[in-house]
Amino acid sequence: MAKELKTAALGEQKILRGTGGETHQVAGGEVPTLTTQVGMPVADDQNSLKAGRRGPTLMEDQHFREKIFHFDHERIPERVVHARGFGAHGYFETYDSLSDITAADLFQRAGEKTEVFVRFSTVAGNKGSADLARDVRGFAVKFYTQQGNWDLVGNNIPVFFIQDAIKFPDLIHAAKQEPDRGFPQAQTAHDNFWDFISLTPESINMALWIMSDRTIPRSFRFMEGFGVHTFRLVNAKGKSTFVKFHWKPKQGLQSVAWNEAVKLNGADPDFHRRDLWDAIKMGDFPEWELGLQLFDQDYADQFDFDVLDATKIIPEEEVPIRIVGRMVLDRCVDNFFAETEQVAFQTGNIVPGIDFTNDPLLQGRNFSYLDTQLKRLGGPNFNHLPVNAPRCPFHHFQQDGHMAFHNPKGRANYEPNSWDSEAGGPREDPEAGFRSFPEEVEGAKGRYRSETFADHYSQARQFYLSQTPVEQGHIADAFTFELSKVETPAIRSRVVSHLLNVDEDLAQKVAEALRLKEMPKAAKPAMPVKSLADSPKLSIVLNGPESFAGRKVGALVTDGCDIDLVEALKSALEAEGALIEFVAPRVGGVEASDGTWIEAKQKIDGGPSVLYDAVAILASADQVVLLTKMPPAKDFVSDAFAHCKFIAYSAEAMPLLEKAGIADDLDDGCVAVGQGSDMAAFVKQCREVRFWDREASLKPV
Ligand code: HDE
Repeated sequence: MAKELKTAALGEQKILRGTGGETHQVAGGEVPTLTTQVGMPVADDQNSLKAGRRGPTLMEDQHFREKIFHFDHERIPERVVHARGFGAHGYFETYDSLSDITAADLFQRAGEKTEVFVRFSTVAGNKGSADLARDVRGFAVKFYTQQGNWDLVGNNIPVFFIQDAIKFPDLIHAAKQEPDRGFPQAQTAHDNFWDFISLTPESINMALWIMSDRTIPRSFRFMEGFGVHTFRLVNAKGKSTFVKFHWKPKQGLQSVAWNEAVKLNGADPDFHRRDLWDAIKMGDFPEWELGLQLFDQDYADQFDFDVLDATKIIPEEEVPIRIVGRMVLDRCVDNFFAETEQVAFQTGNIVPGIDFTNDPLLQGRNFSYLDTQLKRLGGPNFNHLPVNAPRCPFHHFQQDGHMAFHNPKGRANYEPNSWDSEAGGPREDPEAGFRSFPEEVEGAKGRYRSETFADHYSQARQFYLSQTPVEQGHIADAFTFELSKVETPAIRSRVVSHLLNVDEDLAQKVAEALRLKEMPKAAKPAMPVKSLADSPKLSIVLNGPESFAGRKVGALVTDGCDIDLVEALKSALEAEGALIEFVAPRVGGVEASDGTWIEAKQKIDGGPSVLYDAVAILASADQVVLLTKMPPAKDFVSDAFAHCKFIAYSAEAMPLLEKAGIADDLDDGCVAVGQGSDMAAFVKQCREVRFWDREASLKPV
């Protein structure tokens, strides 16, 4: 006979107040009584209602049916792009009044704070994909202003693949899993993607950007954001100024190495979301400054490219960025689904003082975002959800529909009406209400692509030539890697045929690394490629952090490790605002030389060095032999070296460095630490983030 199952949980609870059941006493204190959705107190949440002890479950078990029914419907469609994302709350603070250039309420008063919600994302991967995919990152900000929500739905790259929204479904189909096989996941390293890119020359500038380290950021905290399109700011007198929006991370720019990204995806697929969550939870609030590139019609007319073409930037060196405020993220979500998943961004959400331009990509987006929310959130009332609802008063006659939280009050649900002010509802305001900038528009209907959009290579070349040699090497490696996953040789060659128009040296490097049998002819450009001035602002390495704050050192420790070194490292990092995490053979921790117990955060195979910005190897003489026998300990050291990280090591740790094969190659990025050595100097060196000089000696695969 089957054993009867006991329900321990129920037995231990003591009901405090009545069956209407407000609270229960459990081990951790008082908790509310469990109820159904409609508030009926539940007596037994462990067993379904049965006819007889071993009999069938009864249909009348309303609690069971409601629970399973709701569970069955927990998922909503994931976003067709940007499915994997992570959100946080914060505020935007205006530095100075911008009333001379925009009537937008949030920019009127210096020091004013506006609530924001931000969602960072990858583009191509599904909701469960890994964080370190080589991919563009979404950078979407919802400002809850006093005159309505303004959504600045940007990316961490200032240009885009295509010029006209009509090509977006093709681009995304080509980038995502191939439709017959359903893979690869969250990767552009496959035939369809590069087939599309190589047949779409307008995408070449973006191709250079995505093959740079911008697509493998160290975390969301260390990347820039861009509104991409040219928008308009309009002041109270109706004067319009063009604007491009930029977010500059106060933390500085930082990316990881590709080999590191590959390993991070295994070691911690949530690396980016965990980083943001941890930083905010510990009070190290990330900040970005909002910058504006402002220009007028005359500048737009004389600019080398069309400001309506989203595949082009305006270099910062040409139109400087005016910093106008800062955004601070200081609160994690309470519920991932309610906030991060249900937030609905729309490029169409603008406020008086901000307006669109005729960028054909932006115009298309204005349809797509509204449309997609209907599908994803299941009805037209998604703006009633708390994360989407405006924080300012709102009044309109829209009513009913699925899940309407609030409907208009009063007798009138139409306008015009002749009811008095209370029953008659809201009225339009010709003064304060939104008015489109009265741009003159005329022309014959047609499916056009303006000839001012035709230069596809000059800025790609400028981007490449503005990188440091290290970054140029990474771009060549990235093209080589991605194209090595492309199975069709003709597609590989076609990509190289475009690179020849960008930079011959780059094309040569990639062709050789792919071992192309012959160099293809350069693709025929629609117009001659221009030589543009370098723009150092396009480099990550040249715009790195000024301090090591917010970064993390992984210290590999064993029993008997030198407590003085541990303490010195800890305090040097603390003084810098950086963190230390201990990695040990067992997660319980280690006993240092003086008997102090050091709690470990990671067991050695759970804490590979890819999780850290720099490492310290502080094993004791007794225990280091043990480490030399552990492959993950060896990898900890050799990976840190291969990823050009700064390495501090004690003399006792040398056998592990030998085992890792780096003892004969120690360079200035490897710092011997011992009695009297200056840990602050090591931490200062870490501000460089990587010891790039080492890379030249590491042969790329
Ligand atoms: Fe998007 N994009 N996009 N996009 N996009 C979406 O809207 C679309 C483009 C961006 O965290 C979708 O709510 C079209 C550029 C971000 O919730 C969808 C075109 C830029 C997010 C959509 C573009 C972006 C999205 C899918 C070409 C940078 C995530 C789910 C005309 C400036 C927002 C959703 C979030 C999301 C359409 C191009 C940024 C389908 C048609 C350019 C950050 O509406």
